[in-house]
Amino acid sequence: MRRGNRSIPAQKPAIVRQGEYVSSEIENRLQGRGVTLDGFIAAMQQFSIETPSWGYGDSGTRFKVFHWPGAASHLREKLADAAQVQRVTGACPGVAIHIPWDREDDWRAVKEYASQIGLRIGAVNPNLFQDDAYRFGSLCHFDKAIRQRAIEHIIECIHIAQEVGSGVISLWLADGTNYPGQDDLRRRRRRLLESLQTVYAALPAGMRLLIEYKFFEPAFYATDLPDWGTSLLMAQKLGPQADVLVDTGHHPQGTNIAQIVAQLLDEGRLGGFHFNDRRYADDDLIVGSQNPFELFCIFNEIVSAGAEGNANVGRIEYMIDQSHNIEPKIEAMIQSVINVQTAYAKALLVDRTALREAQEAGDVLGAYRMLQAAFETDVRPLLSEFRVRQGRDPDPVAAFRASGYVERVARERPASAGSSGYPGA
Ligand code: RM4
Ligand code: MN
Ligand code: MN
Repeated sequence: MRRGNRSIPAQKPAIVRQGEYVSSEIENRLQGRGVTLDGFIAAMQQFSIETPSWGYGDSGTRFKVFHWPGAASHLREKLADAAQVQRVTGACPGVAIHIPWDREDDWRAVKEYASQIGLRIGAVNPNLFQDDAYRFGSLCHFDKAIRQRAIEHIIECIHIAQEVGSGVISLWLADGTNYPGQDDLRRRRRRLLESLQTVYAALPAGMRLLIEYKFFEPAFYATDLPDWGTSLLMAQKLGPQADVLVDTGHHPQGTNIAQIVAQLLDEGRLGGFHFNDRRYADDDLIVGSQNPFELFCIFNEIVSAGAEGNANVGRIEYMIDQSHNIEPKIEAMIQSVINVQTAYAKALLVDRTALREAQEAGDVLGAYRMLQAAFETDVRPLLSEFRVRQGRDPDPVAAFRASGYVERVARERPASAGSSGYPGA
C-alpha cells in the first residue's frame, strides 16, 4: 500500500497535499470526483461508530458458546477491550450497554471509569427477552402486570442512561407469536402502542428512543415489530424523540436495505444502525464481510442525502451489533470498523453531479458505472493516510496484534468454561 514512486507520473504535480500513502494519481482521481484529500479526511474524522459491550464477552450460537481465552466477563473488562478498539481506530469512543447483562451498582463510577480510559457509555439496551415472565411477550403480553414489569425495566434503563450521560435507549423486542390464533394480532398491536406511549412519556427531554425491528426469531409466526414500516408507524405515533433503528441483519433475504434507508432519511426518522453482516438469518457476522456492496449502497444513500442538506444525516447513531462465535472478538470489532470506514470512504468518492446528470438523462448504465467506479476504487491508501495523520497505525488490526493485549488479558483474566446460549442466560 505504501506509495511506490514509480507509479507517479513526474509531470503530474499533486493537486492537494501529498502524504506518505497517497499518490498524486489518487489525488487527481479524488479531484476528478469533486473531492479534496483534506475534505475527505475531515469527513472521515467526523465519523464515529459505537461498539457493543456484548460483542466483547463470550457468545455463540444456541449450540455452543466457545470460551475465548481472556474474553471479558463483566462491564469493566468489556470497556477495557473497547478502549483498545478506540486506541487503534480513534473512531469508537462510545460503548453500548445491555441491561441486565452489564448491570452495576454505581453508574457514576462506571461513567468515571469509562472517561478515564477515553470512552463514554452510549446506547442503553433494555433486555425484554430473558426473563421467565416473558414467555408470551413483554410490552405486548396479554397480562397487564407483565407489560408493566417490562415498562418498568425500560424506565430503569432510562435512569441508567441519565446517570451515565447517555442520550439513547435502543429497544429491541423479542415479542411475537409462534402459531396462528395464539393471540389476537390487533390486540397485541394496541398493547404495544400503549406500552410504548408510557415509556415515551418517561423519556427526559433530549433522550431518544430508537425502535429496532426484526422479521422473525425468536417468534416464528408473527413478530410484533417485524419491519421498518411498523417501527416507523410507532415512532410517528409517539413523537419526535422516537426514531427507527435499522439492524442490517434483520431482514428477509433480498430486501433492499439501501432503499429502506432512503425512505427513512426522507421521512427524517432514521434513528441509527446496528451494523453486522449476514448470509442466511440474523448471523451477526463482521460488518461488510458477506456483502460489502450492500454496505456501500447504504452509505451511498446517506452521503447523497447529506450532500442535499438532509438534517436527519447528522442525527444517525452508528452502532455495531455483533456476536462473535469463532473469531477473535476485539479483532473482529476492529475489522468491522475498518469495513464500515471503507464503505463510507467509497460513498464519499461518488461524483454526485455527474451521477445526477446521468440519472436525468436516462443513462442507466452510465449512472450505474458511476457507483461502480467508486465502489471499485481501492481506498486503502486514503484510509492509511487518514490514520497516519491522526497519529495512528495505518493498519489497526496489525497495531492491535502487535500490542500484546490479547496475550496479557488471557494471562490475567480467570479462565471460564464454554457454555450454551447468550451471555447471562
Ligand atoms: C437481537 C437484536 C438486539 C440485540 C440482541 C442481543 O437480535 O439485534 O439489538 O440487543 O439481539
Ligand atoms: Mn440489533
Ligand atoms: Mn440481531
